[in-house]
Amino acid sequence: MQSIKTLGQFIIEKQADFPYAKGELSRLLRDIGIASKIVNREVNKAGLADILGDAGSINIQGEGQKKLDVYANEQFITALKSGGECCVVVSEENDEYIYIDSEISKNAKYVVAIDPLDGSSNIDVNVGVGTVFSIFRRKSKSGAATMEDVLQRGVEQVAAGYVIYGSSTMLVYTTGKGVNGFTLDPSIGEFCLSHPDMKIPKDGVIYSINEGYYAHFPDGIKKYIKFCQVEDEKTSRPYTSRYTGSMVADLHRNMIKGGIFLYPITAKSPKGKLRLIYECNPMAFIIEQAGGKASDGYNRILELEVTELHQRSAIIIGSENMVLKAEEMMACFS
Ligand code: AHM
Ligand code: MG
Repeated sequence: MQSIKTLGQFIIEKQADFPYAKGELSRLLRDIGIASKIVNREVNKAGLADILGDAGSINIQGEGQKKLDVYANEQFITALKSGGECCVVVSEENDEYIYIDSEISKNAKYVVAIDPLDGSSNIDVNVGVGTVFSIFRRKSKSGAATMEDVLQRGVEQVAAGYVIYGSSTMLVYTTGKGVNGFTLDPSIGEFCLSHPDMKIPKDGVIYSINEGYYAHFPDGIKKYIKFCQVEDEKTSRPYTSRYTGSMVADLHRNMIKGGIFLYPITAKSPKGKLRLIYECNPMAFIIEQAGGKASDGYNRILELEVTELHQRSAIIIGSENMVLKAEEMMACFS
């Protein structure tokens, strides 16, 4: 019989990598894993239940919230509140950060930033969606969490991960010692280690960008897109274009096959669309840990200053050599 390793077993084993760890981060990761299984259950039956469509509320960025966004947000926040390891949560779906003020969380030292259901415009059409999370240690010593606790740069993350609810459901995470992927086995209800020590190829042939906005892209991005499309046998060009509108799905594919994902500034989103703390930073941490690169075109994503909760950034992320090439072309116009 083939032996399997569950996410829970793996997390406990890996605690030995951190000799002074008391198991709090392990418990926090486990809580996120459990909440994602509950969200997965609802995402899977979205077509059946009366849970599709708008919830009728608008989040801080003026986007309509889907019912499943709201549901996923509630599940993760409930899990983090009852787990006792997290003192404050930043969520894409909440205007302000959520300070957890309870007896069991009074000594909690972790901060979680989360996009509970990314790519939710894809829910109604049965295309993969995801959850993205980022974990920090709090800066303040005690009492109510402060802005200083939540506005930390990406380099300060202690863990990050994503869940992809796709043709199968996977949880991929890093604690800064490589990246591991777990596939949900629905028959036993467990995430099982399926992709140990994930590495993104240094080069790839896939580029992922919403080319509909081409006219508004910076010149460096336009030049890079043209580069991707030019015929050149030696470098396997033209590259293949793949874009689902779900960052987690696009990045997950590119991580496995090799590729680049770009969401630059546009006329509609002059600072970029994706949010730094719960979209760009966790993905940048994971991709770097897998041997890739993440940049805003000029600077490393993980080193960007964070000044606002829902701050946006341009992002170019994926296979190292592809990101370097895109940066080279951005530099031509700076
Ligand atoms: P969301 O958090 O509101 O779902 O938006 C994030 C999503 C990403 O998953 C995806 O890469 C991007 O928005 C797609 O945007 P666009 O439709 O402008 O290409
Ligand atoms: Mg999102």
